[in-house]
Amino acid sequence: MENIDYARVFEEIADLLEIQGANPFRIRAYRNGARTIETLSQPLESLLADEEARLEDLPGIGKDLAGKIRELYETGEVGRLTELRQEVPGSLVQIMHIPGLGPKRARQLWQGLEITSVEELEEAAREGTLEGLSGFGPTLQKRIIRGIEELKARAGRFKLADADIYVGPLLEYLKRAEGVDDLEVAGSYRRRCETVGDIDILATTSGDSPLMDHFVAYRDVQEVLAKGPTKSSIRLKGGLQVDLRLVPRESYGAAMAYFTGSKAHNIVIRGIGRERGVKINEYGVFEGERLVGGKTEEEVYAAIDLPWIQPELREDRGEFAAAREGRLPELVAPEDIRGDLQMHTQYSDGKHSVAEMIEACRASSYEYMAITDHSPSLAMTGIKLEDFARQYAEIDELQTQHDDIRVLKSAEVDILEDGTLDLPDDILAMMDLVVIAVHSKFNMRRADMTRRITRAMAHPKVNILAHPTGRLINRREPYPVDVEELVKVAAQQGLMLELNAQPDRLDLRDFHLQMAREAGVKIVISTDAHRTAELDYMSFGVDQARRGWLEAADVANTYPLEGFVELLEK
Ligand code: DGT
Ligand code: CA
Ligand code: CA
Ligand code: ZN
Repeated sequence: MENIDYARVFEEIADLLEIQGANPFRIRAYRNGARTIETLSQPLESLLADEEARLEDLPGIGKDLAGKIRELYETGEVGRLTELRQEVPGSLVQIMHIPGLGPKRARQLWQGLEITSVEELEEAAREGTLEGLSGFGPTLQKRIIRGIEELKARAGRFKLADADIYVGPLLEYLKRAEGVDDLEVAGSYRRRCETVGDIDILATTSGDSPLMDHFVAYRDVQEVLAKGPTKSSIRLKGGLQVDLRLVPRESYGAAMAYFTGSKAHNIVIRGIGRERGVKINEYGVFEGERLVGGKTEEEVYAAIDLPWIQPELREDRGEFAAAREGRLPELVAPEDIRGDLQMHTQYSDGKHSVAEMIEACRASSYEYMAITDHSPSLAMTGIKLEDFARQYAEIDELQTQHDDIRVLKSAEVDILEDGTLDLPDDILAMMDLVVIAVHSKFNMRRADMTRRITRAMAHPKVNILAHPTGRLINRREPYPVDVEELVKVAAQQGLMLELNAQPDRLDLRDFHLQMAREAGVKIVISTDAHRTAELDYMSFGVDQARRGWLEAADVANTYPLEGFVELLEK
C-alpha cells in the first residue's frame, strides 16, 4: 500500500468519529496523522520494514496511531475502523462531504430520517421530505440535489497528484518484467488532466515476455478485471483502474497517439487523414491496406502535414490551427521556475518557520520567494496584526544571512465581503507585494462576487489575485464568478493571476489560463505551501500551465528577480 492508502484509513476514521460526534481532539489527531503520512518524503512501508525506525518520532504520530499503522501493515485492516463501520453506516461519509452538509447534518439525516445513502438522500430532497429536519429548508435541499449531481459526475475520478502516487511504483515494477522494450502511460494521465478516470499503459515487448502475468501479479492489485494476451485491466487497492495494452512495434506511435487522445483530438486527426486519403487508427497510418506509418507519433502527425503536438495541448482547443500556422507554444517547463510566491509559516497556519521555508526554497535553487501568511480575519489561523512587524524584522534578519535568495515580504490578504481588504494601508505599505484571495462568504450572486473581487483588485497595492475561483477539485465547486471579467480587470490594471498548484486547487484552470494568456495577463504559479514538502507541488502547477498553453514568458515567476520586480510595478 502507498502512503496515501494509510492516510485514507485515518481520514475515514476521523470522518466516522466526526459523524458520531466524538471528541474533537481525537478527530484532529487522526487528521494530523493522515497529513503527516501523506506528506512523508519516503514510503511508510520502508520505515515499517526498518526495525530501527520509530514511527512515534514522526510529527503527529503518537503511540496510538503508530500501533494502528503497524496493525494495518501486518493485517491489512484496522480493528477500530472495522468497529466504526459497524456503528456508523459508511455511506454517511459520502453524505457529509456533499457541499452544504457536514458531519452534524449527516448525523441528523441518519438519526432523524434513517437516511444512510446518497440515493435515499436524493430521493428525500427531491420529494421535499427533508423539510421536517431543523435547518433543512428549500435552499439547502436544492443545494443538496446540485451537490449530488456533481458527486455523480466526478464519481471515480482521481486527482492527478493522487494517480501519480500509484503510477510511479507501478511503472517501475512493470519495467522489471523480462523482454519489455517500450512502456509509457497514455490517456488523460499523459495529457496531465487535473483528474483521471483510469490509467492507460502501452508497451512493446520482445521474445516471449511474461509482462501480462507480471502485471496481474502486482502486489497492490485488488481485482483483475480482464486478462488477455494483448490487453489486461486491473483495479488497484486504492481503487484506481489500470489498463495495459501490448502493441506491435510498428504500431507503437499510432497506438500512443490514439490512446493519448483526447477523443476530440483523435476525431480531428482522423478527419484530416480522411480528407487526404489516408486512414489513421490505433494500428497505424494506411494507404488502402498498406501500412505507411505509425512507428512513432511524429509519423502520424507527418501523415497529415503537421508537426508533433505536445500531449497537454491535445484537447481540440486550437492546437490544429496553431500547428498548421507554426505557432504552437513553447510550453513552460519545471526548470524555468525561479521562485514561489505563496507560502505559509507558523505565523498563520503553516507548519514550518520562516527560516525553514527559506532553507527549503534555497534547496530548490529559487532566486526569490514570498512569505504570505493569512491575514487576521481568518479567525483561527490568520497572523495577528501586531505580528507583522516581528515577522518582517525576522525576514530582514534572515535576509542578511543569504544573498542567494530574495525573501519578499507579503501576505495573503483576505478579500472581505464588501470587497475591502482585511489589512490597513500602513501594513500593506510594508510589503514587497500583496496577494489577495477570497476565503469566506462564498454564497453570493455571481455579479456581486465579481464586483467584490474586482473592487479588491482596484486597490493600488494589490499585485496578485490568488486561487481566483476558490474551487476544490472533487470537493467544492467554484464560487460563482465571472472569470472573463477578472481577466479583463487584471489586464487593465497590470495585475497577475495565480495558478495555485495545490493538487486539489489547480486554480485558475487550464482553459482560464489560455484565456488569460490571450489577454496578455501574466500568471504566477504558486504552491501555497503550508509545509516545506508542499513546495514540491510546483510541478502540478506547471502541468496545468502547459495545458493552458503558457510559455515561460507568460509566467511571471520564470523571470529573473529584477524582471519579476518590474512586473510588480503597475
Ligand atoms: P479518462 O480515463 O476518463 O481520464 O480519459 P482518457 O482520455 O484517458 O480516456 P480513456 O481512458 O477512456 O481512453 C483513452 C484514450 O483512448 C482517449 O483519450 C482517446 C482514445 N479513445 C477512447 N475511446 C475512443 C473513441 O470512441 N474514439 C476515439 N477517436 N478515441 C477514443
Ligand atoms: Ca484513461
Ligand atoms: Ca482507459
Ligand atoms: Zn488562500
